[in-house]
Parts: sequence; structure tokens; C-alpha cells
Amino acid sequence: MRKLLAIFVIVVIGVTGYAVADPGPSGSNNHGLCTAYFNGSENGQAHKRNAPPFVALAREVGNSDGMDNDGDGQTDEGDEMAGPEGIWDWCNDPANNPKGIGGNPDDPNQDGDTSGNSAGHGGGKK
Ligand SMILES: [Ca+2]
Ligand SMILES: [Ca+2]
Ligand SMILES: [Ca+2]
Repeated sequence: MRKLLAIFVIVVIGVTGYAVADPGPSGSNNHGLCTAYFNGSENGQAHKRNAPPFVALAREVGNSDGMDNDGDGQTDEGDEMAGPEGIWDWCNDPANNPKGIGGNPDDPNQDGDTSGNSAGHGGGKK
């Protein structure tokens, strides 16, 4: 019975092309996603960034930013996720988000070290 259901689901997805879990940026919700991502308490932001829509946003940005985000020598190969700095740039690009980031967002680029080596990858090289 289980198996039948699984097959049914696969067939439905195949026929309609509808992906069950695709809550990421769709164009129309970019403004809301960007605004939510960069607003709220630091703790709250850290939590919600694990939620599917924000993970999808990080993926979308990470796989289209021309950078090797995960440092494995391949660029935009499909499994990369951008960090807050990359998402900030993406959200401030009128091509992605004409309305900009709403609210009172925190610029991750102005948090701490702004001297010189702002390569934008999330640590690792010390
Ligand atoms: Ca990579
Ligand atoms: Ca990338
Ligand atoms: Ca990779």
C-alpha cells in the first residue's frame, strides 16, 4: 500500500512538474523573503534562516553568484549556499528585488571586519 502511494506521488510530480517542496524565491516573494531575512533579533534571524524558504533563498543565490561558496573548486555546481553577505548583495540588486530590503535591516557587510579581504566566503581560511 505504501509503495503504491509512493508511486502515485512520483507519477503526479512527473506529470505536473510540480515540486512538493519549493518554497524559495519565486520573484513575487523576493521582497518579503529579503525583508524577513535581514530583520528581527540576531537570535531570531539565526533560527529562521534554517527554515526552508530561507535555505532555498541561500541556495538560489549560492548557485547563481559566480562564487565557489563551499570551496570545493567548482563554481555554482548546484549544492552551494550563499551566506548572509551574498544574500544581502542579491537582495539589494534591483534585478532580483526592485523594492529593496524593507524594515530596518542589518547589513552583514558592516558587521565587524570591513578591511580589505572581503572575499565573502563563510570562514574556513584563517
Ligand atoms: Ca563549489
Ligand atoms: Ca556559487
Ligand atoms: Ca559543492
